Amino acid sequence: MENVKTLGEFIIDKQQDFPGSSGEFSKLLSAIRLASKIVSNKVNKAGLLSYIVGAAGSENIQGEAQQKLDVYANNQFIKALTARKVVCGIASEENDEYIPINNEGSYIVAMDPLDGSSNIDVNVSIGTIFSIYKRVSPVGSDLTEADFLQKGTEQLAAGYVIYGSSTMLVYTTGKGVNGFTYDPGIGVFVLSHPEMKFPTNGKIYSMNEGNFYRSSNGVQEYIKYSQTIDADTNRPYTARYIGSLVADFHRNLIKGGIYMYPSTDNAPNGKLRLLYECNPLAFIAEQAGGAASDGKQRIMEIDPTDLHQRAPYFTGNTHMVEKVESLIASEG
Ligand code: AHM
Ligand code: MG
Repeated sequence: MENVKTLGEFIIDKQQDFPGSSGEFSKLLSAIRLASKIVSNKVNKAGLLSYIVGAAGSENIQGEAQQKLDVYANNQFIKALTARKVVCGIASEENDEYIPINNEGSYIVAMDPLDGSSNIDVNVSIGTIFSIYKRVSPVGSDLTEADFLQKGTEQLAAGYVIYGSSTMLVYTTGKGVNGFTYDPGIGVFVLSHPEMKFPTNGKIYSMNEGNFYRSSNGVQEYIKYSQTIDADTNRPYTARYIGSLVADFHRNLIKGGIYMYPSTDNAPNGKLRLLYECNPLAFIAEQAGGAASDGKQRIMEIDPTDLHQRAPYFTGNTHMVEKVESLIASEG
């Protein structure tokens, strides 16, 4: 094949950008690549295999029913990350407590192994989200919760896999964002979207508008602003909401837009989890020239106090995030 750069080659090329350049970080990324392929293969068969579709009969810490594919994806990522021996611990949206792996490892992984899993049974895109940190405790010692409760600004890398009309892996190590599309024929991810950036003029807004009256005045004002006709500012914007964070984020990254899951009167911290969803996508958004906020402050500067904590979330084109922030700031 001509002019094809695989993810494997890309990781090797970029190894000098990785901390220490010991190759450990590359091993970690290749573990994620492997687990993504395994999960992608299973997701693509979800409609055929009735035994993998539907509820697993268990609940995660948020009291949500776990889907069988959630459990499968969680196990695959944990297995792949454990095998490479460079990860000391994993925090997963699907596990109540963090999982200590190997005290000799240097890296922490926080992940949502299968986000948007309520969409599995209806053939809609779902995703995996991951975030990588260096541990703060000394290598060789037992892990502590502080290893996981780091600000998003401390992330070394973050990414997502979207299982859509094709499977894509998009990630950043803090030097821009690159996207790789999976070619199932040859079993490799190929660089298809180098140096991804939000287009300058976003005009898509993505929110569950069923929550309109549960949202604060500032958010309601932003929705009305998005719907107002004004040729100079390219309004009205277009509403698009899949209800699958990775898919909504990915579309907005490519086409320009804002994703919002605000606080509501029945969920003051919104729905999304800071460690597994908000921070990794915030890192990607910023690296792609966009922004991510909880409505008042930069998401990546929030000091986490709990593994599973939630945060209101606004991410996408900077001008759109800033506008909603300004309307929230002027709430009465
Ligand atoms: P999950 O982690 O349980 O799958 O929940 C997260 C999902 C996001 O993918 C999506 O953006 C959001 O929940 C949709 O929530 P809602 O149905 O309230 O709009
Ligand atoms: Mg999730």
